[in-house]
Amino acid sequence: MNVSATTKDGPVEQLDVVILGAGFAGLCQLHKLRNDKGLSVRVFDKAGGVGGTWYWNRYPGARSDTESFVYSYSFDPRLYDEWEWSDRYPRQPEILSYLEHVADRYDLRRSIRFSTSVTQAWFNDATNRWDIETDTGERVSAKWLVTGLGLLSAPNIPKFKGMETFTGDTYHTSRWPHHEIDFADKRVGVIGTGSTGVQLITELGPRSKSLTVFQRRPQYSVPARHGPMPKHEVAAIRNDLAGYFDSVLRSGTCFGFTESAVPAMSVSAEERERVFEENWQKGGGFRFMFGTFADIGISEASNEEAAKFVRGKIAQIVKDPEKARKLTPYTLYARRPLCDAGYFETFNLPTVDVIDIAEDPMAEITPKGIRLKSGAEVELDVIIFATGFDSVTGNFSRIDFRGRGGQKLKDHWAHGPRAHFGMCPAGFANMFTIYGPPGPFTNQPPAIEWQCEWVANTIVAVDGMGAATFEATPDAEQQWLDDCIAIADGTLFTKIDWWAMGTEIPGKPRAVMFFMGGMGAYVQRLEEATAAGYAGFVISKARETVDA
Ligand code: FAD
Ligand code: NA7
Repeated sequence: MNVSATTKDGPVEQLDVVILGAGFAGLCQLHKLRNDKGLSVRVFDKAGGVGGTWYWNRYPGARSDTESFVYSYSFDPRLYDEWEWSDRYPRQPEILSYLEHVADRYDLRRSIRFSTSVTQAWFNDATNRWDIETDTGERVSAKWLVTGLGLLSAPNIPKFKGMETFTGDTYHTSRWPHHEIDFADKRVGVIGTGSTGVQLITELGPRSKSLTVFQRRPQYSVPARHGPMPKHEVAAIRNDLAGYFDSVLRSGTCFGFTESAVPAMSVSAEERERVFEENWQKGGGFRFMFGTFADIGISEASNEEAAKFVRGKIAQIVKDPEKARKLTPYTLYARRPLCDAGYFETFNLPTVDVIDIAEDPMAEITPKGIRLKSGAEVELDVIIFATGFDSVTGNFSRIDFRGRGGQKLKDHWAHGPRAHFGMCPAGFANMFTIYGPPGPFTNQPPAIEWQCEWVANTIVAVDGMGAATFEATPDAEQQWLDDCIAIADGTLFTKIDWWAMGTEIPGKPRAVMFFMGGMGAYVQRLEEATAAGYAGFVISKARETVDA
């Protein structure tokens, strides 16, 4: 242990870098900084193992809705060659095994403290280092702080009246127990129909005695089309791994399919129908939204055409007209696009029902179940909260981050998160937030990996200059936020309430939290800023600015 500072409480370990989180981001960043660059690194994760999202979300049906060949790291061709995904859309246990394999293959675990939450991280103006404390009382000092805290990680459990009186079992999908639960003789209630609820309901419908869905807003969802990965597709990627991932990074969403450049209303109604049907058959939510036409997320008219197509499919699939009515979405098709393994079909089971709680709200949770405003009570043995997350900023707001002059991140982000390129909040020197806000809205692993590489190179470059600090200027941060807002306002994604707008938690500020300009544009802009000597950033020795 490298101890060069001692306080009244004892020695403090001195590290080059501290990383928060051991999911896709934390593991990749650790590998790049410790194994590739030779820095001393410590990772903390409150989880008992690696995996992040895939450690916590063990609910039945949990799986990626990105195709496996692009929901992977690409930094090592040997890793890519040796790992065989069994399915086009891998299930949670398989993704967790993959990340455990990565941790073992690159000997990462020895640098990770599990079951340890970081509670505070303060930038020390006197030392130009971060002082970090954990809930176990450990204190470390590091020149650099990198967060891999995840966007969808801190659970959102709304305060439903009477919830503590329920005598059955309750679960939140993202804090699922590590053992199998048998629902065969259980009357299950599920609150929430986001991506998680849709997966869970589809899986549990046939496996429970009865399943009642408490739905606030119906969703657009298209088939995923699960199945084994065709070997020739994987072989083609392996033959040109770098080229393939480069093209993924130059795309908008990093989902690995060709995004359409054709506006929906520029073709005939028959051609639109043909394209929608073709992509409905191919499967995948992002493919349906971004692979069919270029402007489903931009033009209300085009959006309505896609929405109408999905509504038509729901009418064909769901046999009971009353269930079909409740399940038919009426808002813009402008939340994260979902895909499923037979979600709407599940409601054809006589044991699966849906209650529209916008029509008849939940009045309270009772000892026996859920009572609606109309007075009807649904008796339940189990209530599952599929109510999502305190998204994007949730894990940040649970840690006491302080930057220069003791400024709290909570205050800096009081009106919504801000950070240059979604990675560098101004005033928080030597801090990087991997896949932080406002950053690209993509399939995450390729974007995460690209940012980790940029951070590793930046740290080495700044250290190589003998500099003490690296930080974004307030002007650059503001300009980035203004650009993010302008781009997002040109889309339909800001016209509806959903987690990316911060509206899922009462009282949270509604804010643009993503760069909707696409990953390709993001990479290009950051590459240009870097080549221009880190334009928009300040690199300093203890007191004077270094000319990069
Ligand atoms: P995470 O995996 O969320 O890891 C963050 C880690 O930080 C956690 O392990 C957490 O314990 C830790 N942490 C939090 N607070 C502290 C603290 N105070 N101290 C120490 N550690 C802390 N994305 C896609 O691109 N495609 C998909 O198909 C997809 N499917 C998803 C399905 C589900 C059910 C969910 C929930 C998310 C999905 N996502 C998907 C998003 C997913 O979160 C990312 O793809 C990716 O796993 C994020 O990795 P990460 O390392 O950035 O964050
Ligand atoms: P989401 O997408 O935020 O979904 C949460 C669901 O819970 C959604 O249907 C909400 O209704 C519902 N919800 C939330 N709060 C309440 C209250 N108070 N009452 C009733 N219903 C409520 O989270 P997920 O976990 O499904 O998915 C998040 C991301 O993780 C997803 O995009 C993937 O990337 C993985 P609403 O529909 O908003 O009316």
